[in-house]
Amino acid sequence: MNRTAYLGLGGNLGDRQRHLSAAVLALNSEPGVRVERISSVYETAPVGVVDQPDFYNLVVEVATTLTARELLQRCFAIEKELGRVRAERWGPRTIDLDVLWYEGVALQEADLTLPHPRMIERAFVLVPLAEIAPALLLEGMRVDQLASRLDSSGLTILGPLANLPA
Ligand code: GSY
Repeated sequence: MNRTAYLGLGGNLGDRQRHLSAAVLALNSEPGVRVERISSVYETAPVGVVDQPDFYNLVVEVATTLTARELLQRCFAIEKELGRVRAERWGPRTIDLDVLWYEGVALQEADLTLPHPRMIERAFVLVPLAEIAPALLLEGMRVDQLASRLDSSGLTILGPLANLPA
Protein backbone atom coordinates (compact mmCIF):
# COMPACT_ATOMS: atom_id res chain seq x y z
CA MET A 1 0.00 0.00 0.00
CA ASN A 2 2.30 2.74 -1.14
CA ARG A 3 0.16 5.71 -2.15
CA THR A 4 -2.34 7.88 -0.31
CA ALA A 5 -5.46 9.10 -2.09
CA TYR A 6 -8.57 11.00 -1.05
CA LEU A 7 -12.00 10.16 -2.42
CA GLY A 8 -15.25 12.13 -2.13
CA LEU A 9 -18.45 10.11 -1.76
CA GLY A 10 -22.01 11.38 -2.02
CA GLY A 11 -25.53 10.48 -2.97
CA ASN A 12 -29.03 11.88 -2.77
CA LEU A 13 -31.36 9.04 -3.75
CA GLY A 14 -32.75 6.23 -1.58
CA ASP A 15 -31.13 5.33 1.74
CA ARG A 16 -28.21 7.77 1.58
CA GLN A 17 -26.49 6.53 4.73
CA ARG A 18 -26.71 2.89 3.63
CA HIS A 19 -25.27 3.69 0.21
CA LEU A 20 -22.32 5.52 1.80
CA SER A 21 -21.67 2.59 4.16
CA ALA A 22 -21.88 0.07 1.32
CA ALA A 23 -19.51 2.13 -0.84
CA VAL A 24 -16.91 2.46 1.94
CA LEU A 25 -17.10 -1.27 2.66
CA ALA A 26 -16.81 -2.06 -1.06
CA LEU A 27 -13.76 0.19 -1.39
CA ASN A 28 -12.09 -1.44 1.58
CA SER A 29 -12.78 -4.87 0.06
CA GLU A 30 -10.99 -4.02 -3.18
CA PRO A 31 -7.63 -5.75 -3.51
CA GLY A 32 -4.95 -3.07 -3.16
CA VAL A 33 -7.18 -0.56 -1.37
CA ARG A 34 -7.35 0.04 2.38
CA VAL A 35 -9.60 2.70 3.88
CA GLU A 36 -7.49 4.54 6.47
CA ARG A 37 -9.71 7.46 7.55
CA ILE A 38 -13.36 8.38 7.20
CA SER A 39 -14.75 11.86 7.78
CA SER A 40 -18.06 12.53 9.43
CA VAL A 41 -21.17 12.31 7.28
CA TYR A 42 -22.63 15.67 6.24
CA GLU A 43 -26.05 16.45 4.89
CA THR A 44 -25.45 19.04 2.18
CA ALA A 45 -27.56 21.29 0.02
CA PRO A 46 -27.18 20.43 -3.68
CA VAL A 47 -24.62 22.44 -5.64
CA GLY A 48 -25.00 22.96 -9.39
CA VAL A 49 -28.52 21.75 -10.13
CA VAL A 50 -30.20 22.98 -6.96
CA ASP A 51 -33.67 21.53 -7.62
CA GLN A 52 -32.88 18.06 -6.30
CA PRO A 53 -32.77 16.36 -2.88
CA ASP A 54 -30.05 17.11 -0.34
CA PHE A 55 -26.95 14.91 -0.48
CA TYR A 56 -25.12 12.95 2.16
CA ASN A 57 -21.36 13.46 1.67
CA LEU A 58 -18.14 12.25 3.24
CA VAL A 59 -14.46 11.96 2.33
CA VAL A 60 -12.17 8.96 2.86
CA GLU A 61 -8.43 8.54 2.86
CA VAL A 62 -7.19 5.33 1.27
CA ALA A 63 -3.81 3.66 1.03
CA THR A 64 -3.49 1.92 -2.29
CA THR A 65 -1.24 -0.01 -4.62
CA LEU A 66 -3.55 0.82 -7.55
CA THR A 67 -2.70 3.56 -10.01
CA ALA A 68 -4.97 6.62 -10.06
CA ARG A 69 -6.65 5.30 -13.21
CA GLU A 70 -7.16 1.82 -11.72
CA LEU A 71 -8.66 3.44 -8.62
CA LEU A 72 -11.04 5.45 -10.83
CA GLN A 73 -12.12 2.26 -12.62
CA ARG A 74 -12.82 0.58 -9.28
CA CYS A 75 -14.89 3.61 -8.23
CA PHE A 76 -16.98 3.32 -11.41
CA ALA A 77 -17.46 -0.41 -10.77
CA ILE A 78 -18.63 0.23 -7.18
CA GLU A 79 -21.06 2.93 -8.38
CA LYS A 80 -22.49 0.42 -10.85
CA GLU A 81 -22.73 -2.36 -8.24
CA LEU A 82 -24.64 -0.01 -5.97
CA GLY A 83 -27.16 0.75 -8.67
CA ARG A 84 -26.04 4.08 -10.02
CA VAL A 85 -27.48 4.94 -13.41
CA ARG A 86 -25.66 7.78 -15.16
CA ALA A 87 -28.69 9.62 -16.46
CA GLU A 88 -28.20 13.35 -15.95
CA ARG A 89 -24.66 14.74 -15.54
CA TRP A 90 -25.35 17.00 -12.54
CA GLY A 91 -28.55 15.27 -11.45
CA PRO A 92 -29.58 13.00 -8.55
CA ARG A 93 -27.63 9.80 -7.96
CA THR A 94 -27.60 6.87 -5.53
CA ILE A 95 -23.85 7.11 -5.05
CA ASP A 96 -20.93 8.96 -6.57
CA LEU A 97 -17.26 8.23 -5.88
CA ASP A 98 -14.82 10.91 -7.03
CA VAL A 99 -11.05 10.57 -6.92
CA LEU A 100 -10.09 13.95 -5.47
CA TRP A 101 -6.36 13.75 -4.93
CA TYR A 102 -3.77 11.05 -5.51
CA GLU A 103 -0.30 11.31 -4.02
CA GLY A 104 2.25 12.63 -6.48
CA VAL A 105 -0.12 12.79 -9.45
CA ALA A 106 -1.23 15.87 -11.35
CA LEU A 107 -2.88 15.14 -14.68
CA GLN A 108 -5.50 16.44 -17.03
CA GLU A 109 -7.16 13.87 -19.24
CA ALA A 110 -10.62 13.61 -20.78
CA ASP A 111 -12.06 11.47 -17.99
CA LEU A 112 -9.71 12.21 -15.09
CA THR A 113 -8.20 15.45 -13.78
CA LEU A 114 -6.12 15.39 -10.61
CA PRO A 115 -6.38 17.08 -8.23
CA HIS A 116 -10.13 17.24 -8.87
CA PRO A 117 -10.71 20.57 -10.64
CA ARG A 118 -13.71 21.71 -8.58
CA MET A 119 -12.81 20.40 -5.13
CA ILE A 120 -11.22 23.66 -4.00
CA GLU A 121 -14.51 25.56 -4.29
CA ARG A 122 -16.83 22.88 -2.85
CA ALA A 123 -17.61 23.07 0.85
CA PHE A 124 -19.18 19.57 0.69
CA VAL A 125 -15.69 18.28 -0.24
CA LEU A 126 -13.29 20.57 1.63
CA VAL A 127 -15.08 20.63 5.00
CA PRO A 128 -15.03 16.80 5.42
CA LEU A 129 -11.54 16.65 3.88
CA ALA A 130 -10.31 19.20 6.44
CA GLU A 131 -11.38 16.80 9.23
CA ILE A 132 -9.10 14.02 8.03
CA ALA A 133 -6.34 15.91 6.17
CA PRO A 134 -6.17 19.48 7.52
CA ALA A 135 -2.54 20.03 6.48
CA LEU A 136 -2.90 18.69 2.93
CA LEU A 137 -1.76 21.35 0.47
CA LEU A 138 -3.92 22.31 -2.52
CA GLU A 139 -2.55 25.01 -4.77
CA GLY A 140 -0.01 25.75 -2.00
CA MET A 141 -2.64 26.29 0.71
CA ARG A 142 -3.72 24.12 3.63
CA VAL A 143 -7.06 22.41 3.27
CA ASP A 144 -8.29 23.59 6.68
CA GLN A 145 -7.61 27.22 5.71
CA LEU A 146 -9.28 26.79 2.32
CA ALA A 147 -12.30 25.13 3.95
CA SER A 148 -12.69 27.88 6.53
CA ARG A 149 -13.03 30.47 3.74
CA LEU A 150 -15.94 28.71 2.06
CA ASP A 151 -19.61 29.26 2.83
CA SER A 152 -20.56 26.11 4.72
CA SER A 153 -24.09 27.21 5.62
CA GLY A 154 -25.51 24.43 3.40
CA LEU A 155 -23.77 21.71 5.45
CA THR A 156 -25.09 19.92 8.53
CA ILE A 157 -22.77 17.50 10.30
CA LEU A 158 -24.58 14.23 11.08
CA GLY A 159 -21.78 12.32 12.81
CA PRO A 160 -19.74 9.19 12.08
CA LEU A 161 -20.74 6.68 9.43
CA ALA A 162 -22.75 3.88 10.99
CA ASN A 163 -22.63 0.18 10.22
CA LEU A 164 -18.88 -0.06 9.76
CA PRO A 165 -16.68 -2.71 11.32
CA ALA A 166 -14.49 -1.36 14.11
O1 GSY B 1 -19.85 15.78 -7.68
C1 GSY B 1 -20.57 15.21 -6.72
C2 GSY B 1 -22.04 15.22 -7.01
N1 GSY B 1 -22.69 16.46 -6.59
C3 GSY B 1 -22.94 16.90 -5.34
C4 GSY B 1 -22.65 16.37 -4.07
O2 GSY B 1 -22.05 15.28 -3.88
N2 GSY B 1 -23.07 17.13 -2.99
C5 GSY B 1 -23.73 18.32 -3.14
N3 GSY B 1 -24.10 18.96 -2.05
N4 GSY B 1 -24.01 18.83 -4.35
C6 GSY B 1 -23.61 18.13 -5.43
N5 GSY B 1 -23.76 18.43 -6.73
C7 GSY B 1 -23.20 17.42 -7.41
S1 GSY B 1 -23.14 17.33 -9.13
